[in-house]
Order: sequence, then C-alpha cells, then structure tokens
Amino acid sequence: MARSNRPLSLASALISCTIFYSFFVFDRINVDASPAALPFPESVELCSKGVGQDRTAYHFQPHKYWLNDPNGPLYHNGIYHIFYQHNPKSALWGNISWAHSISTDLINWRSLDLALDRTDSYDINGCWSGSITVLPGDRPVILYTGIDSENRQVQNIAFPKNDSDPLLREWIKPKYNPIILPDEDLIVTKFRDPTTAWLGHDGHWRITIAALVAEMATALLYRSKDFVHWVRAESPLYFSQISGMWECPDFFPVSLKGKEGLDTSVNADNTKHVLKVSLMRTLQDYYILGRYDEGRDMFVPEDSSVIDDYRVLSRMDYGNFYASKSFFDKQKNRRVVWAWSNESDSTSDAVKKGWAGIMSFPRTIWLDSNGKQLVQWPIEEIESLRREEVHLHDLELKAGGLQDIEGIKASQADIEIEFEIPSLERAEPFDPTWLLDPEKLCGERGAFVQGGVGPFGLLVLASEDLEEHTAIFFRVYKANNSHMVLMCSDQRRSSSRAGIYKPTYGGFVGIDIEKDRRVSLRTLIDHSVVESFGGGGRTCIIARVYPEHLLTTNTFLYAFNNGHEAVKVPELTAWELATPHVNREDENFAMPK
Ligand code: DQQ
Repeated sequence: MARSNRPLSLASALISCTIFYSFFVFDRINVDASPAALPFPESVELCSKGVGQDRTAYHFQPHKYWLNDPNGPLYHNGIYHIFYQHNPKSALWGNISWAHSISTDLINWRSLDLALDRTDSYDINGCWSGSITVLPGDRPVILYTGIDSENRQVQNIAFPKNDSDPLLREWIKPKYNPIILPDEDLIVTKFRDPTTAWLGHDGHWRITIAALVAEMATALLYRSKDFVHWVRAESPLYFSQISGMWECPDFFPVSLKGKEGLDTSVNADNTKHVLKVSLMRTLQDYYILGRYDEGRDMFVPEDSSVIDDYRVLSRMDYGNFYASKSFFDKQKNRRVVWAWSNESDSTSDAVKKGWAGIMSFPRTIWLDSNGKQLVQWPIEEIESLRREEVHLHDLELKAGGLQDIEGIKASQADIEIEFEIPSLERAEPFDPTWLLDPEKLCGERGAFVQGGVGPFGLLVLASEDLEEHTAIFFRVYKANNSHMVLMCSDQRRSSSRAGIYKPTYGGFVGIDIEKDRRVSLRTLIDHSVVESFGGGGRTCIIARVYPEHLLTTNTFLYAFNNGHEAVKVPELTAWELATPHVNREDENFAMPK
C-alpha cells in the first residue's frame, strides 16, 4: 500500500520535545491585555509533541500538572474564560484550586494566575467545582464548593476584584463566606457543585446543588434574592433512586426548534429543560429531558418510567467524558459544553509526563429536531485549524475492504465520512437486552468479527502492521419493527504499552437507517485523543489512547468494512489540523496590548 504521510523521525520527535522543555522553564510572561486589541496571533505550528508523544495539540490542557472538571465557562466582554479543577503542584489530583485560561476563539488559550486558591478556613482543603453566573450589570460571580477546615463541603462566593479588568484576573472571596452550609439532614461530604443560577419570574435566583439525601441522589434547590443569602426549598429540583451520589449537575433550557442556544434563565413554551448529572458510580455523564415547572419549582422528566435505572438514561457521551459543564455563548447564540477526559494510563505515567487530564473539544449542543435527544458537534472554530486536506468520494467498500486515507499527518486530524448502506437484507437479528450494555456488545463483536451489515468505520492511529490501532465502527441490526445502529470505539489494540486501561465503548445511534440509508462519522484525532461523533453528533464517544508507534514512525488512517454487505462512501474528507497555542508559555504568545 502506498503511504504518503509526512514522516516523523525519532530525531524530529526528540527535537520537538527539547523545544517544549525549554518553554517549560520560562516563567509566565505578564502582559497586559485589552479585549479591544487584536485577537491572538495566527496559529503557529509549535512543538506538537510536548512532553512525549501523548500530549495533545488542540485539546485544552494546562501547560503542566493536573486538570479535572471544567468550572464556570463564560463569555464576557469579548473574551472566553475557562476555569478548571487544577493541582498547581503536581500531575496527580490534590491541592485543588481553580485555574483560569482565556481565549478569543475557544481554540487558542492563554493561562492566567489561579482564580481561586485554598486560602481560608472555608476552602483550606480545596476549591472544588462550581459555576459562574452573570448578574445584572454584566457582573460575573463564582459559586463554588469549598472543603473547609473540618472537611465539610460548604458553598462559597467570589467576585472579580476589578470590574473593569476585561481578563477577570483576580477574584475576591468576601469575608462572609461560606454562604451555604450543609443542613443537618445532609451528609457533609456529599453536598457540592453548585450550578449556574437561573432567574425565576419572581425575580429570585435559583441554583441546584448535588447531595445524597436519605440514600437518594438529589439535586437540591436553593433560592436567593441577593445572590448572597440562600434558602433551601422544601422540595428538591429533582431526586432519584439512581444509586450513589451525583456530581456536577447542569440544568439548562434547549430550544424545540433549531440549533440556537438559550440563556440559562429562559423557560418558555417552545423549550425543554435538560438535567445533566455525573454519576460517581460509573464516572459517566447522563441527561434527562423534561420540563421545568416553575410553579412547583421542580424538574419534571418527560419519561418518568426510565429514570431509576441509570443504564437506560441518555448519555452525553459513551466514552471518557465526565463532569461536563455548559454555558450560553451569547456572542454566537449557542450553548457550548466541555467535559473532563481523564487519562487511561497510570499515575506513574502521569508523573513521568508531568501532566494529566484534558478537556473534550468544546461542542455546540442542541435538541435534535425529533425533540428526543441532544446533539453535539465540535464548535465551528475548529475549521480555522484545517490545513492539508484529502477528499475521496464514491468509494465502494466490499466485504473485507480497507481504504488507505493518505496525504495528511494522521495523528492530528479531523475526518468526516459518510457511509451509505445499499441493502439492509443481511442485518442480523437484534436482542433488546443489548440496549442495557452496548459496550459489552462492542467488546464481543469487534471490528474484525464479520457481521451482516457492518462492522464498517475507521481505523485510526494505526501502526504500519496494524498491530496498534483504534477502531470506530458501526453495525446494523434488525429489530422487530425497525433497524438499530450500534456505534463502537474499540481501544483494545490502541497501544502495545502495558498498564493502560483499554476499554471498548459503545452506544446505539438514534437515526432512522431504513429511511436515511446513511450514517455519518466524524472523528477528531489528537495524539492521545480519539473523539467521535456518530449520526451527526447523536452518539458521541471520546477515548484516550497511547499508541507507542507515534514516537518513532508514521501513523495511518483507514476506512474499512468487515460486513458481508458492501457499503459505499459517497464522501470522505480528512484534514490535518494545525497546532494552536494552548496554554503554552512561550515568548511568541501574548495578547497584544
Ligand atoms: N470533582 C470535584 C468535585 C466534583 C468532582 C473535585 C467531579 O467538586 O464533585 O475535584 O469530578
């Protein structure tokens, strides 16, 4: 097979790493900035390798050390802000504070000093997750969980020190903190992660906070007139028997028509509400669609029959995606969601690398036109990173077909492919019990187990001998009255390195394959990330992988079909992506004065 990927020799990898290490020792450059100034400088191809071949290029990660949950994403006065859970001293979880980065395009990021550090009795053991709300007068305010000197979880507030600083660099914690203490009936170590507030028609703010109450996973409701004094409502916003504690709830409206996002306080006839919860038990994010009944101040799920079994809840993503948080981007009238994607390598690997944890690529999120599921899609700004391009069309993938996609550096790429299924005749019978564990099904029927219709999809981050690869693929089954499309991301062969978690992820795709006869796949590849969007973003799977061959040789990209039935590929486009500035501390990168 002819392969024209740009070679990456061991020598060049080592040179890139040397360059990165030299950035590493530079101190942060303090440059004043104003939002009216020019945006970030053009993306420059910097060291794409970072510390080892696993460092990502265009996914958000700190310059060094530990990252977990996204906190308080915000668009304010021309600048995007992301805060996140960070250990400023190590690549392992601990010393949890709020780190802070800013951007004008959600692609290039500059890191600022910590926004919240563990300084006072009410947060001396950690500044845990929380949110930002913009109060009237365009004044952002942070609500976060502090771990106090008695290891209780309390809720605190912080304000920008200087309202006229467009970068919101310094935050002040008023002396009257904490503003919410755990009531007697609550477990003091299970009361955390306040949401962005929404304003009711009565002029009172509301927030929800996760807690475990009488063994029930609960989204407690608090109300306030002045944002400082909060009163717990008698009834929670929502609770469920879903076992274990929820973390990082997110509660927001979505429009019944179109992709536009809504401000968190909107509650109208043409909207639904989404309650997103992060389930500690599975470390997965789930969501429930429903209605916000303002009269009763309660969330009412539209399908109450399913919600006590987490296995049938809708998933934000079927992969390594946790503690997600969304915000309304009023500049572009969209809602954008981020999540923490944890490492799948070991803690000793983290220490060696000097970092751990990345964010999923920011995704626009909206309600599908059928009103039944959420759809997520990489924000359009990713297109500014597209460079070399390969375009193929009208391919046929017969049984066993493998199509080399060559001409781009495939370790840092964006691929859009559409599969057309001329015949569903050979679709195998569907077993409804699979709905409870699609992941297991993906493990039993991997990319090389022949089926009737499928598996077909992509092999990414593949070594020349295919010993290492990650497979993202579909299979179509015939159920009683319809066809079911399974999407899998199989990491079992992703790396020859031992000591790495290499799961198989999977979920069903909510499309009508009988009518459409097509299913699309978009995959973002970024060294140790494979982030996939099936059926136009109806099923998403982000995975962390650590291919060993990236250090020394080219990586390859293929489309394949291992089903009996031939499939067609009407369109396939793959772009190599440039490396933006993501929290790198080099002299070329500063917001102009
Ligand atoms: N991470 C934070 C908590 C949150 C958890 C601590 C979720 O506030 O519940 O770092 O990952």
